Amino acid sequence: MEHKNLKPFPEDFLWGSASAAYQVEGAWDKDGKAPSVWDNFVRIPGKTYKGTNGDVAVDHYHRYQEDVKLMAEQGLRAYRFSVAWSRVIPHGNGAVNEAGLQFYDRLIDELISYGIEPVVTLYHWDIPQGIQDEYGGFLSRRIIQDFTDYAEVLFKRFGDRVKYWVTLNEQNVFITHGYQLEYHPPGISDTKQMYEANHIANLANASAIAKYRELGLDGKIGPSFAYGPSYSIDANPKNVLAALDSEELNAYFWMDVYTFGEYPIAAWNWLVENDLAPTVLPGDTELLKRGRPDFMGVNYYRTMTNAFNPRDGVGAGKMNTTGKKGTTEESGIPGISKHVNNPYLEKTNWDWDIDPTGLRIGLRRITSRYRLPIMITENGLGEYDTLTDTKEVHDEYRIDYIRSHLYAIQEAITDGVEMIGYCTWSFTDLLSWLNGYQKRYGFVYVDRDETDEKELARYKKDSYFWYKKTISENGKNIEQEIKK
Ligand code: BGP
Repeated sequence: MEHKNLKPFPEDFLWGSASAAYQVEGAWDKDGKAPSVWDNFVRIPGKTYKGTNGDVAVDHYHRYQEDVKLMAEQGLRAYRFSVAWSRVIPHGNGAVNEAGLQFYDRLIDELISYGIEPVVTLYHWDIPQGIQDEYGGFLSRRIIQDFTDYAEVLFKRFGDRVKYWVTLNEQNVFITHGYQLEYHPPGISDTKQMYEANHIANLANASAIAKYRELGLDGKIGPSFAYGPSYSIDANPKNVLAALDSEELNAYFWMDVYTFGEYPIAAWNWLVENDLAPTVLPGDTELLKRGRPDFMGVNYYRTMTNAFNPRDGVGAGKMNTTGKKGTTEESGIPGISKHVNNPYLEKTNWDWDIDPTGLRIGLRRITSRYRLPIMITENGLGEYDTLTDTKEVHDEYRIDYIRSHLYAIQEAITDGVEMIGYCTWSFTDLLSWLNGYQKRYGFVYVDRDETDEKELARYKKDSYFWYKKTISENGKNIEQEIKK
């Protein structure tokens, strides 16, 4: 629908930005931290772009004061970051590392001293290697208690200052990439095990939320879901059905469980029919239902366009991790759908469709189905940037991307979607898990590359100043700039 007038952004809208521990902190073995699965996975030849790792990353562990000062100068109202589990409980269970907790104490206090709201992610993919080795991580139900205990340590320590918590970051990504596609640790390719691990992750998520409720803390909690809304390539009913199947198996399959504690019907029956359904024990559904979140965290980058894919059709295909446009291979789920090119959308150099309207569509679908407030926990553009001789970065492409997505959010707000805030990915440049350092997302350029850490100097990009203006005007400039 086209509105006559757009509603303004709410006065208390959280204008934020985000990061994750492994991608920014560095200090991978400092002050009592033990290795996570990522610390080891990146050392397997061929797993990451040019063998990049997060040993140093952008050294946020040592430079957090400088980074927070840059956030404050920009006027940022929220900063989403994750806690490295193996910094706080090195083995994953058992002894707590006080030095690890103190780092996050300092970071949280620094943010609050500038009036920046901390948004804390409990888990952004870096499970301690200790419990991965001890019992297979998410393949064992033991992780439910260990994750809950770890969450409880954080809730009790930081719950007086932290009012927004994110439980699992992109469960759909770390489960599919870790247990089926082999892109992430533990590098397994077994669809049956993937659904088992996913069900256990669902229980861990719900259990952490139930613990938060039990403690009676004053704040909000929810997961971050990587939502790529499904489109049909055309009006051929076969393709429309494929898009519906894709939406159910790739999106509702997670969000329904978070919200209702139940799997969507057709997707579940398909798993049963194909002998892929996970083991559900007595009490599981009851626990899942206790995990209803306060908000849906949404990481939005793109939509997915679908066509019918027969049972003997295409399966997993290679991703573009090099930044050479057009190198993504066709992929799909046989019997469900396959991803096809959407001729209406521009693409990034990593072949991700750029689709602000898709964000509005996704927000509307979530609102209709779940009636939950939404926080955008990630959105942004990964691109090559050039640092000029005068240490500037003219990233108008990033400004265009963020502006158009914010406009879509404002339209969604006018539609009636309840929005808590918007965190860009990312504040500084950082390590992209599989794509090295050349795929940049930040408002702040960090001068390093795949082979040379250099001085890790920070430089403000043009987008930094544009977002600063946007925050100071509470987004009033967005509509004016779009309509200019
Ligand atoms: C999300 C992750 C982030 C971040 C982002 C960009 O899936 O939650 O950690 O990496 O995607 O992805 P990439 O680095 O692959 O471009």
